[in-house]
Amino acid sequence: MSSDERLAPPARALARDVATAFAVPGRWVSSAPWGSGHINQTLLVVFEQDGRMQRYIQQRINPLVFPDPTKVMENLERVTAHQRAVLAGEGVRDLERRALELVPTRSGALSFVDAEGAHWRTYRFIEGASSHDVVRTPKDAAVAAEAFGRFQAQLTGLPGPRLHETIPRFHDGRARLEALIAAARTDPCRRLPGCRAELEFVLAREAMVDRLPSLKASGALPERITHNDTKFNNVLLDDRTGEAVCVIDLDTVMPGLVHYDFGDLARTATCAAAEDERDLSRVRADPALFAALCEGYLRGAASFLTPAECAELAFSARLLPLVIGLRFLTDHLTGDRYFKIHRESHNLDRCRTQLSLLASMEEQRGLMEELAARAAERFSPRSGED
Ligand code: ADP
Ligand code: GN1
Ligand code: MG
Repeated sequence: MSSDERLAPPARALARDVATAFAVPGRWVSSAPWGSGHINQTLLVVFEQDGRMQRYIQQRINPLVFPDPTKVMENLERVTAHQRAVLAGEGVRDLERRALELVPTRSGALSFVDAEGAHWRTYRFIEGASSHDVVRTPKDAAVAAEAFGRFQAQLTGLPGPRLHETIPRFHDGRARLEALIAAARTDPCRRLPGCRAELEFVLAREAMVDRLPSLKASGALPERITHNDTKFNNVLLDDRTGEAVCVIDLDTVMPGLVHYDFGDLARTATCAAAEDERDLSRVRADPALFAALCEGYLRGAASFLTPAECAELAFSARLLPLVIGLRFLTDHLTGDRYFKIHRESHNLDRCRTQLSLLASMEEQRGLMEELAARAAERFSPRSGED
């Protein structure tokens, strides 16, 4: 059975139209669902070229999440071109594995618009590397964090106008909290009775969402270009060496605070349990993973970070489980319209995992603050180390 037969017939016809709309040489062989992202539809697409199988990734940008896909693609093209220029300047040889590379459509556009108006894009497949949903070792945490730190460092020099905000107020914790409160007030799916404890847990931490925006408004924290979706599975690791190869999932690269990136790394790479783990006794922040994460991140980003930015890293590690947890809770209350779900109450499970992780981080707050401070001290350019 060819893998595209896993797609329902209408999807198969669409997959063929999409596959052949791009300037890919050879014969289309198959398209099949790929990856575990919650937002876009991702297909692994195979073409036969001169008797060899060549793989590509095709993605449908979720129009309910990204109101203006053209802006997403414009950012993506600028960011990946700049990454390539920086890497080439550093003498990096395997450029085709180190930055995402878009394949244009046959008419030279960045995306193909299907009959429903959804935008599709094509990337060259990065071979010999994989994404992992769950962190396995401190080395995983370190290499992923260093890759995201370097990614931010590369983009400090992006020329040209400010990037588009592809999702306005994406990391606005206050707006996210208000959306949760509105959902709880109307309770459209009558699910509130099953999650009052989670709602109370979030509301008790309301003040956390204003801390970083206040520091930014006061001028203490600078705006940077950030990735904004730095979960551990958004970096490809080399299958042989375990080293980071390429940061992916660039739809939300836009102006932001470095803390949202560091915090989301901490959310997904300091706990060896899955994001939707139901056995909450397994959901613990592991100080060894967090220490490795801090060191890796600082190794990648210390060249441009200010002391004020470093001082908020441990706080951001607690903030992101709170905000992503409350986003899962909001989606549960409003009927699972945003994040893809694969079982009943999946978003509630995800929420519970995030809140348990936060509770574990709160218990270890002093230690985590100390680990972050120690890494900042060690890798700060002022200390003279690399
Ligand atoms: P989502 O926004 O849905 O999370 P991603 O852009 O992260 O989508 O892609 C989903 C998965 O597809 C990734 O986790 C990764 O395994 C794989 N992937 C994406 N782009 C590439 C690529 N260029 N080469 C190889 N694998 C890729
Ligand atoms: C989504 O696209 P994906 O699966 O990498 C979401 C993130 C959440 C994450 C939670 C555009 O990321 O903000 O942190 O799920 N992306 C968007 O797993 O909303
Ligand atoms: Mg992803």
